Amino acid sequence: MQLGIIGLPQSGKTTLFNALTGANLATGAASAHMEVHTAVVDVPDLRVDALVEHYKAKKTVYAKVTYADITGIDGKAGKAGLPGQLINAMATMDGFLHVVRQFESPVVAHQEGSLDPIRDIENLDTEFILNDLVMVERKLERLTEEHRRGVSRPREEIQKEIDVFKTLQAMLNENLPLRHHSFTPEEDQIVASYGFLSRKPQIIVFNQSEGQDAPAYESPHPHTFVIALPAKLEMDIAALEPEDAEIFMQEYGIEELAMSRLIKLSYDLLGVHSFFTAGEKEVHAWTLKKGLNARDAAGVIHSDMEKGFIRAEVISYDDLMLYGSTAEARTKGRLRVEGKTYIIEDGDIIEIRFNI
Ligand SMILES: Nc1nc2c(ncn2[C@@H]2O[C@H](COP(=O)(O)OP(=O)(O)O)[C@@H](O)[C@H]2O)c(=O)[nH]1
Ligand SMILES: [Mg+2]
Repeated sequence: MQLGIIGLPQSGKTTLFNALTGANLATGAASAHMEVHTAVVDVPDLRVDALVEHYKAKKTVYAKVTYADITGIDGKAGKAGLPGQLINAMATMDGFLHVVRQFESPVVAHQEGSLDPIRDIENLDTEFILNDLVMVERKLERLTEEHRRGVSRPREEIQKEIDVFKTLQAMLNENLPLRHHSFTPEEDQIVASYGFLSRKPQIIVFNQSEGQDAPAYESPHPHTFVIALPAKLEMDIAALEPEDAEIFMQEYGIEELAMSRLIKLSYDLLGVHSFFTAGEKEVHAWTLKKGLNARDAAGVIHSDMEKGFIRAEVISYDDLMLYGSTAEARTKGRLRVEGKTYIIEDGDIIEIRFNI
């Protein structure tokens, strides 16, 4: 799971990256070229801590999210398109954190000369839309030629693809990001390999000074989340020793760091949840797309487990905590044996039985 941190220059991308990951990259550096810095972050989960306590586990592994600080967008590429290298870097991301400047500062210049968060959001949307449009039009040209010649594969099949790309073209021409479209599984299959930028789910991060109200901006559809936070303050807190950070937070009346909320939100954005494997040796939180089954879960742990899957023993986190032990839960019928088609729920603790 990888999220790209994007936004206009000087919006606070690197500041946010440092706050999220505890990195110490230089901020305020104007870089016109593409640069990507990545770091892996634990997903905070109190259930994992409770399981470690319960099993007296020797090792703890939290679920992970990777963040990438991506430089190089300036909102000025237009029809000429973004540099290929930058597109490639962004196309591999599962989603974006789009940092939008809201903080006021006399020392940090805004390239547009004024503060206008909504304008900046639209600016980047337009950039992505134009970029996707170029790709869609190129593809349509190729498909049309293929259809005309009609030798490679059945014409209906080619026509079907043409129809899908024409739908996308019409949306983009109306200046709508592809996020607005609900793709059918068939459409999804046809466009999956394209990594369209305006299709990726995103969290709009309003980077504000302390005490500012969030701008009046409502998410236009389910694939855009919105959060407002003071990135600079959070970066400064992340740089403190844990005890000092606690004192600081108490003084400022901060109950939970926005960074933990943002990490959890990233998880929701990508439509994933956690299941656990747990024992004395290790408590491990794993990430799985919602709606996938026990055999898919086995595959996340190890491909051998997926191939040789026999069954899964499953107990929910809540039941384990309620009954105090798997033995007790078993007598209550709460430790279940499930087959490969069982749909994993958030918080399931599973043990896979498999043939090697
Ligand atoms: N006052 C204030 N300054 C900020 C805030 N976030 C970032 N900055 C400053 O804005 C400048 C650009 O930040 P940076 O993270 O490097 O932006 P990037 O170009 O998007 O990576 C730096 O001088 C930061 O210290 C904030 O929330 N408040
Ligand atoms: Mg930067």
